[in-house]
Amino acid sequence: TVACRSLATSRPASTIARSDIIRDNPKNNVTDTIFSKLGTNLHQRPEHPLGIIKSAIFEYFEQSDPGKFKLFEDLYPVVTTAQNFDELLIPSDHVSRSDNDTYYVDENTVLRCHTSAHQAELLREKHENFLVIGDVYRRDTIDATHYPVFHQMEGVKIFDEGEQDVEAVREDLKRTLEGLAKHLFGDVECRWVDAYFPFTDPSIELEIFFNGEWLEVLGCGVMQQKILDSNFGEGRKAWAFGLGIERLAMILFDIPDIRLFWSEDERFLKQFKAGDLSSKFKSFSKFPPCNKDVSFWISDQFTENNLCETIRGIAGDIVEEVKLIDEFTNPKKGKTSHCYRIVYRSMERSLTDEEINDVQDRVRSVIVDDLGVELR
Ligand code: FA5
Ligand code: MG
Repeated sequence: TVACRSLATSRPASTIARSDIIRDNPKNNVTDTIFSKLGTNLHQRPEHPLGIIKSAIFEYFEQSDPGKFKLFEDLYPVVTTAQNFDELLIPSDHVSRSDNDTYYVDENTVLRCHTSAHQAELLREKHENFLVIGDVYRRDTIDATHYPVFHQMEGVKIFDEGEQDVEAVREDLKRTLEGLAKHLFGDVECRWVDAYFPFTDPSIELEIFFNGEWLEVLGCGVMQQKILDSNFGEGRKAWAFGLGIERLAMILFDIPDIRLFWSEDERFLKQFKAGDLSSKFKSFSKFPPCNKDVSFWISDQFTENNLCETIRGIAGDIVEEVKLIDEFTNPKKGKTSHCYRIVYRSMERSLTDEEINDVQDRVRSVIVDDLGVELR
């Protein structure tokens, strides 16, 4: 246990009340769908694929360096904008701060959009090497590898006073994460790509080849000196990384769609055993997808994230993907038209035409009312 736990993280996530999160505040954009996920803590279920991956990652760090890394797995997911952004040197005009990308409770409070939100406070508490796992929240588009609630693991390692070489720190970071990939997957095709994060420099991302595509699984880099100096103390170097836990679990267990992690269906859950990294997910059966297109003239304030959130609010997890398939501007009218294809499919059962038509009708009317678009 840790001394001087900050106020924001001092309470168990299971005590979150709806009125703590969904408030009558102009900035508030948390939906009931999102509220219903808070406190679920899938990563704390030992038999759940996310819990299995968590233990395997922790085991890797324990084996490489016994006792070195401290694990935090129940830090409160509601944080201040200072924690989520300012303390990480995220500029005031950065897109991730917009309420199109982040869930706001009020002007100064958000659902953390990454586990990096805890870096600065843990450094102030003088932890030198730590791992943080938790649920994170982002407004995003809808497809098989993106979900508005997912899990990340943050890792931070501070080097001893003598070690000042940035290149050596970066090499240690790469070696550590390549070793983790090997621990989890055995041989797997990986590549490093240059990246940008305001809180690390240099910054890189790791991608793994999965289902015919390169899938981004983590971001990392050498911690910005200013973050370390002002929260921990001067004269040290550190690296930090943030892993996408679902992405790793999808690769490891061959899970084709990120919605499955939220399934309570025994046919899904029964396929995994605590401590067993060798399970390969078998679909219960193939349920056919059903495509529905919708075309409309967009309004000025239209965004794809808002569209996706609205559709998710109506369709729940039977929506598999929302993709823009056509776009054009009528120069005379000065209006832009979008056509989106909504793919409906349940991972657990076949959907009836009536059910899909009913959902699609509601989507069509709610986007007019809530997003101000004009159907074509
Ligand atoms: C970050 O969140 C940084 N905080 C990571 C980091 C930590 C960089 C420390 C440097 C130092 P990014 O937004 O790329 O970076 O997300 C990290 C990982 O989360 C991604 O690589 C991906 O695996 C996963 N991820 C991102 N968005 C989603 C999503 N909507 N659904 C599922 N996984 C996601
Ligand atoms: Mg990224």
